[in-house]
Amino acid sequence: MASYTKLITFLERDDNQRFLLVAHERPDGDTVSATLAMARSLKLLGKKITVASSQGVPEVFKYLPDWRDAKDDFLIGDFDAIILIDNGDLKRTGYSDRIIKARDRGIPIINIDHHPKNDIWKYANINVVDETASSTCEIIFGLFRKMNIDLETDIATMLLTGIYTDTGGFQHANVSAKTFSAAAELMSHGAKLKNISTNISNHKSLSMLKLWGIALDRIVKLDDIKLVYSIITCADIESVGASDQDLAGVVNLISTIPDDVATLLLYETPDGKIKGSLRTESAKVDVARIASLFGGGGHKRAAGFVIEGKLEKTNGGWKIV
Ligand SMILES: [Mn+2]
Repeated sequence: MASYTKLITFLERDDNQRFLLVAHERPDGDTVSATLAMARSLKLLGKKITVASSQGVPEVFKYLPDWRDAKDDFLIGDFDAIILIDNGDLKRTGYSDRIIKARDRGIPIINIDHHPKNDIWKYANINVVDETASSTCEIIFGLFRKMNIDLETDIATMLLTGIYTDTGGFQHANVSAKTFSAAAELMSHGAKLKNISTNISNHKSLSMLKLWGIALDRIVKLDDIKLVYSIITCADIESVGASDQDLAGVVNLISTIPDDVATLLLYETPDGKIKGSLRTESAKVDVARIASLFGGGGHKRAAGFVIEGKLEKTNGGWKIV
């Protein structure tokens, strides 16, 4: 149960002034936008805000107002609370140790999220979690309505960005009537949908498209286990002058193959790991369960994991070494 009242009382208390807001690793549009929107609105209430994103802000989101406020480091100082936004699990904050330390020192932890119940619940004093929400931005929209926060144009654009990205432009099964009424209200407050869709959906660099070309060319369909997969190595990314951030979206494109299947994109990261990104369009498949077999997690239709290793080409396919 989401404890909105508890959160609102906590945020509005005069003796709670300094907040650290934390976005998750491999930041997506939802975590970045929700965090920046929360920062902007808490500042309107006169609070002192620090925004942390362990891996910065991806290029594609640099049209968002205030993105420069997100820093990739912070001093664990005198915060009155730490707010984890859209994090999914503690490891994904990128700052697990520091957050546990802060918790041990008695700094309250607040969890605002739409991911299924996870280890953050153990540490958090207040959980505002709604798994039925399309995005954390949709939850924060509801929170701002309850707090009567002025939805200025920038805040509206931020929140609509998170809704847009987490729903794949209003296409995924997580879109509800509530999602559309939130979006409609955000539009009426001046949210710049055209700007969002241009930046998110229609800005693909040459190197990005070449990288997608490699991934598409390598698609393999395993009929017996109903899995479609593809592979990208660090060498591939280098060969076209791209970065692993350019892979965002390719797994969604691959999962447009119509069938009751799961889609997996395996790709190497520069720090010697392999990331797996899973999608399905099928209601019968739960990719979060597949991801959990490899120590990962996520949602029923979109999930991921990280394992140690490298990808090596063999005669007939690929192996993990
Ligand atoms: Mn999200």
